[in-house]
Amino acid sequence: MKIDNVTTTPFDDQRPGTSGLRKKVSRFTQPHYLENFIQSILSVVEPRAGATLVLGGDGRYHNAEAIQVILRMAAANGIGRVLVGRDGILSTPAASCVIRKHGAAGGIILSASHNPGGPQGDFGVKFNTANGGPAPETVTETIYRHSREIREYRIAAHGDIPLGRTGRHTLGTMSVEVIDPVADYAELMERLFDFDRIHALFNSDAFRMRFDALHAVTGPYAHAILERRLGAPPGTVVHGTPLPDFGGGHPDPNLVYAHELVDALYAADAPDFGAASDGDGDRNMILGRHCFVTPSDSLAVLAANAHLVPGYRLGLRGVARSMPTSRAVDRVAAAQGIDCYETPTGWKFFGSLLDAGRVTLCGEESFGTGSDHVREKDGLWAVLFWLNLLALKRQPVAALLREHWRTFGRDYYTRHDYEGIDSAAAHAMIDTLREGLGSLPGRRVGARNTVYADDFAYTDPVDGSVSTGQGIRIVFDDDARIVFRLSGTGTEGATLRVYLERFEPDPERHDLDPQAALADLIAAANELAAIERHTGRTAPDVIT
Ligand code: G16
Repeated sequence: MKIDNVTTTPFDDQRPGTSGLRKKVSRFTQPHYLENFIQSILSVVEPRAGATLVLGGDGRYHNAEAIQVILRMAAANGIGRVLVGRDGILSTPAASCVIRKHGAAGGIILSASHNPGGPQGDFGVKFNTANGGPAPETVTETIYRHSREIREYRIAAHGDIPLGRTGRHTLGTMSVEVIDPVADYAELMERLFDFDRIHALFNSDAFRMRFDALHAVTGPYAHAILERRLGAPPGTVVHGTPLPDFGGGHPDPNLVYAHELVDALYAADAPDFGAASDGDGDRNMILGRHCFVTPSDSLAVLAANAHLVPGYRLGLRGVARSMPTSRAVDRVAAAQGIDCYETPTGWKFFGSLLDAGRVTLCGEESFGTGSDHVREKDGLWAVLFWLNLLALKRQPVAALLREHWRTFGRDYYTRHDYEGIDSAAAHAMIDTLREGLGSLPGRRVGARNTVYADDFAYTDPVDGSVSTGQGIRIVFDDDARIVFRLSGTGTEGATLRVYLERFEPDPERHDLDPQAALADLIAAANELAAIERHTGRTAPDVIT
């Protein structure tokens, strides 16, 4: 095998964000850009000679070409075997599952998650370590430092490997195994959930579901598991063929971007259960008939009922949520007498807690839920968990949710996103807030007094690593809370996220529209941060 050592110069923008390196396709397709970053990963991680690497992506534009480049670079860097999904497809949770099951040294996942695809859209590269989870910050920072100094990368001179059929190929001394992207994952799901009961639910006339794969990676998984294994009628899964541009849509399962599904679930003849997943299959949105379950509530409901599901029947060791996620799951943890951890935004922060056996379930307000079965959040897993509960309880989603609130109280919650705002203005706004933190306690805002304000910092209880500057928290005397943070996943300008929540214990007041229930807090957020003055925006772009 001929190996080329290609001379290159560093790019200055290869620092991974909340979840891998995400850039516009036009940036990623610049000569040497992808190669520099892949070489930085392989040089930093230095898998032992002959090690196994997992490779796949969400099928977005440039996926196929990038996979061939990475295969050639893996061969040139001494990787022994690559497990690659058929057609270059692997959802993020399936990649995590395959890494763990086959003892791989790690995996490279090509995805910009929920960001739009296509030639004008985004592309991304994530590196996961041997535990199946996103590389921790210590690793991503070293990769970034390497990318600033790179002078050369190694690539084998070789033609494309055919990826359309499962089977084995060789690329020099490296073996390339093209695997069924669904098989290992489906087998894991079957061990965790009561497939017989879910099958019976789908066979009863009383239950109809709609799963919207948004033309992204979960299509093949949902067709195989929901329709073929669990007997959901064909047509249950819509938009189930992954397309390079996601059909021109925005593969983000929220109330705005998955509006077709939302409209269907709020129609007069709505199905009983609706769900969607994102570009790479790790996010989920759960809907009932005329009802939306916030991701924070979803995590709390799963935690409260986990003992009913085969894979979790022994109960939970503990739970974790990202800081901006509502405190609904904290109430469940307190009732069960288990630990609840509050981590910064980013699934990578759950990894050490999961590896140490401190938590079983974790979740984020950003439509992410998961457990110790893999080391990524897992969209279809959450949908199957809900289906298992619905199959047992034979209750509408709205009734189940109402019962949960009656037991634990309701945490009214909303997130307001201001997208594509001027980066300097966004940072100036956050800096002003940060500088004013000391003067906030005791200040009256609307009808509330501020009791506590900080810039969230986290010390990992397992490895002691410290992460600072993770979001401005402001807590009021009735325990209502506002959090301000800048997104770490955008590729254009800055995205301001404002997270708002308040607790309502009274079941008589659990029926309000969240925007109305939180109206005074929304006004307080605008007053405290002067959002309009800093950003020029009078309203958020996305409300979830
Ligand atoms: C990623 C991370 C999540 C995070 C989300 C939003 O999700 O894996 O942990 O909550 O981004 O991050 P931000 O608020 O910084 O935009 P995904 O689905 O994009 O990989």
